[in-house]
Amino acid sequence: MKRVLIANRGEIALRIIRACHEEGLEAVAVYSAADRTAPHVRAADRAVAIGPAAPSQSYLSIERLLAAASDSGADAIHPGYGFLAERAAFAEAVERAGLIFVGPPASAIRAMGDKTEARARMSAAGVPIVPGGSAPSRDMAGALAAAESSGYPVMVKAAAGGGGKGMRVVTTPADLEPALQTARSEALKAFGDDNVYLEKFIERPRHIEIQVLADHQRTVHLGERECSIQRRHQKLVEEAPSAAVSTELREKMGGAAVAAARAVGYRSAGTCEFLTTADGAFYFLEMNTRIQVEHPVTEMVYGVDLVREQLRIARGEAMQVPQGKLQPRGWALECRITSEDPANGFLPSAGRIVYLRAPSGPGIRWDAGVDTGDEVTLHYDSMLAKLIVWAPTRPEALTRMSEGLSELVIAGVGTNQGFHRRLMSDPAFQRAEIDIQFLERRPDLIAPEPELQSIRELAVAAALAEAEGRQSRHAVLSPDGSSTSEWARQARSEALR
Ligand code: MV4
Repeated sequence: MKRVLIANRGEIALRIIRACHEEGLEAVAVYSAADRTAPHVRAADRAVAIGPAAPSQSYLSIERLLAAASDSGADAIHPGYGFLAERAAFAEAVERAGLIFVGPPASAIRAMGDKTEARARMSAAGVPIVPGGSAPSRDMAGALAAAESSGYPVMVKAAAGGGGKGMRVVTTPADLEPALQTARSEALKAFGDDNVYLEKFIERPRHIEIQVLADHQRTVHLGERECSIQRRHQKLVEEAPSAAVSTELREKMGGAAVAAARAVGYRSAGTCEFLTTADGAFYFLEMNTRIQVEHPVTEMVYGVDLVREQLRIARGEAMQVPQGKLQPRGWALECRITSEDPANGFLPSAGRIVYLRAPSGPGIRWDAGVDTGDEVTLHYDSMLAKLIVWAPTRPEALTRMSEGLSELVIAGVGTNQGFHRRLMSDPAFQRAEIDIQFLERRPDLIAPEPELQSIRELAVAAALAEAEGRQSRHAVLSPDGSSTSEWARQARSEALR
């Protein structure tokens, strides 16, 4: 393996390019018409144009990606996350073309992609799954009996699903038939497969996932990531470890995740998602057969470079993680910085990043896909960057993240920076009193009432900007109600000019 084509864009493409270089590998970028001058193109050793901005004709086109690999003499393809990362057919096509797929075998992707099959295989491997019937037959009597035996509320899920599409909560028998029907038609539309199944609905769980890594000999786990801070199935903040996981629970969940990976012949980096409850129970949900967005928090607390390990394993080498027990050290947090402004209903915003200042300092990591001067379009995911911090303890990590968020300046597009700042100083979050519904209960964190004080400071800043004949920098001047007001900083810096 000498030259790796990265079938992706943005921050993950850059992350993989760095790992390739450290492994002594050349990196080939691919780019759509919208990404001609994107950072991942500038960082790679070569770059190949693969088509127009529309993902279906560029980053999702197996044909064009294989042609790019052939044209550039690449001998391996890393899919990153999203796009084609979890398409078994892509992994197969890569191997059929005589190239190395930097990821799991196609058979493992396929086994985990069908949720009912995964459920059955996990159950057989001794991995705890959510109680409930298996795939309900199309007769209502069977479905009603399955729901009755697990107890209401139950959840209807799409077999081909994931990410929350085609899910329904049912609280009474009378609602079961219409829910099954809606779920079936939603699943058919979203996945081209109308198979659904039932599970007991787990109330107020946390979403905790276990990182696994497997080479040709060994399968190990690298502890958990706490991913409960999400909105509409989009994660916003992740941490490692989880305040809700004891050393004992980590070993139990880790053991289950390793068993899950072994049951499907897994290789490379992968993640088992679990729901956990306050009483220490945990239930396997699904396995993500890719490197994930939030992999850096695990890297920070375990001192392991997961993308380099993926490359080593793909080359047929042994992973370099220690043979003994892997121990988490300290605390890591990640905030996903998106071009979605909570104050504007989380609508993605587009435009040129006229100024970007990244935080830096001890324990700070900035994984970004954009820089000053880059154009943010609506063609792709709205995640611009990830701010990751490490510190010895959770309170110190929270403080470090707050400071990092204060240093961060992104002007030209609206971002969710203010949301992250409010979250870091929220007492309930600081006490780690979280579950997957946390943000639903906290509209105040999503879009706060602007404080009168902030409005006065805005007026001062705006008047000063006006007097100097300049535009006010909207992204900097976003009210977030945090203790150190961005308005105050702005007014002060304007006054000192
Ligand atoms: C559940 C659940 C409660 N009970 N299953 C959502 C995405 C999909 N991967 C599984 N999901 C859920 N399955 C049972 N039996 C609640 C969710 C869920 C969820 C899970 C993880 C992270 C965020 C979530 C948000 C809403 C619902």
